Amino acid sequence: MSHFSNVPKIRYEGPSSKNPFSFKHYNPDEVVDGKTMRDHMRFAAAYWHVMRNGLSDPFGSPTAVTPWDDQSNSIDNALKRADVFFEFLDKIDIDYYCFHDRDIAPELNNLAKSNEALEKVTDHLLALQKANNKKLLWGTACLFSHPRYSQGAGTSPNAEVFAYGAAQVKAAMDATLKLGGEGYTFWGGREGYSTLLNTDMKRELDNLASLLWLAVDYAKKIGFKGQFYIEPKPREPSTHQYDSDSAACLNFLRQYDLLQHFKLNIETNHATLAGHTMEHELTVALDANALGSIDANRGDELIGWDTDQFPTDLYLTSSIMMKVLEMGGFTTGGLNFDAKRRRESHEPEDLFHAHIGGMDAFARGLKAAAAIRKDGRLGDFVAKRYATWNEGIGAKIGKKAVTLEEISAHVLSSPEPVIASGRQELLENLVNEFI
Ligand code: XUL
Ligand code: CO
Repeated sequence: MSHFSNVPKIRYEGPSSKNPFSFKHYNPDEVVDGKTMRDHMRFAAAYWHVMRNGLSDPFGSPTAVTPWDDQSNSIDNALKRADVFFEFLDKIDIDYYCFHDRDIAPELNNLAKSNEALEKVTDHLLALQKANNKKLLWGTACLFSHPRYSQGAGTSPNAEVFAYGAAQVKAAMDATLKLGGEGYTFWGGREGYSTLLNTDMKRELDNLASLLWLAVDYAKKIGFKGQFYIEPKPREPSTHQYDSDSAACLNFLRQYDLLQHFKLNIETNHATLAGHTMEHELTVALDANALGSIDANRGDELIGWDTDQFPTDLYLTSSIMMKVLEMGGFTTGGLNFDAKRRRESHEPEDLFHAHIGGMDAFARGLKAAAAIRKDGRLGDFVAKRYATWNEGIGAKIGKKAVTLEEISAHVLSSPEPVIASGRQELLENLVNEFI
């Protein structure tokens, strides 16, 4: 039985197609820069948005039309949702998905029962993955929705809450391993503080690191070879989250000797909430060899919270794909649409329009990025801008083969430096040639 009977399988029809249920730019098998688009993008759908987001907001109740969902907390309902989700993945032609434990299976206020439910649902998901040739990009544990985590999980002031969270991580890792997940993510929704008046920050950070170390050790024990990720976000829900941006995450991972075990999963709307561009966050991660995966979405210039909109801005997708190509492509990571429809877009078919738009926007971004790199002018400009570091005093400084006295003697015998224009406007014009 089809749950999206008015939606056909989405196929590439090219830029002149007027069919809203088609890709105009994402052509999965087309080779760009030596690899198919499918392999470049490794698109994933977020179970929490596609299946569990009723589109409520702080001022109003859910609007999403979900005839398949009886709104109960039952395992049967969870199993039915999984069927609908895989029909969606099949029709939209997305190969991967991501989930939180509590998206796929109910929280039953009793760990044994919740674990049992998770086991049943993951049995079903495994069968659906095999039947539909779909894969799990990453799994995670929801350590932020239940009231027990209102003051944090890994950073809770209460050790029993930490332990509950850790036990949930164990079960979520088991589930991720069982489903062949290529990664496991930590997003610390409540791992921060509301006020420092009641907070022992040092202890909370030590404890958060312990949670990550427990996971790393457990992965070895069970043979989970996937990549661990931390997903930075500065605030919302908490006033301050410890994993506020790429730099803060890297510092934390280095401090606790975890950097060898973790990469970052960078989300666009989190970058902008942190007061950075996505490009900045990706660059910081990339330069530390820690760029792992991407939660693809965007915020709204006029709204200061995590609107999780679908990415449609070609300038944004081009700059993201520039960084992905610079990295040499994803290995375990991918482009996970951590994005939701607007509350007004409540019909099931809107799920398709939303993802089609994101996939087409990234296809154009990929083509633009590949073309900019092939053209070479941008890369050449940057290389030339730093050329003085390749010889003479620059090369010596770079090699740390020079003293302050020698530098001083060099300057005393040299003319005033002549610096070249940064040519920002020219470069912006150059980029626009390709977008
Ligand atoms: C919340 C968010 C999460 C993580 C997974 O803003 O991005 O959904 O991606 O926990
Ligand atoms: Co996210």
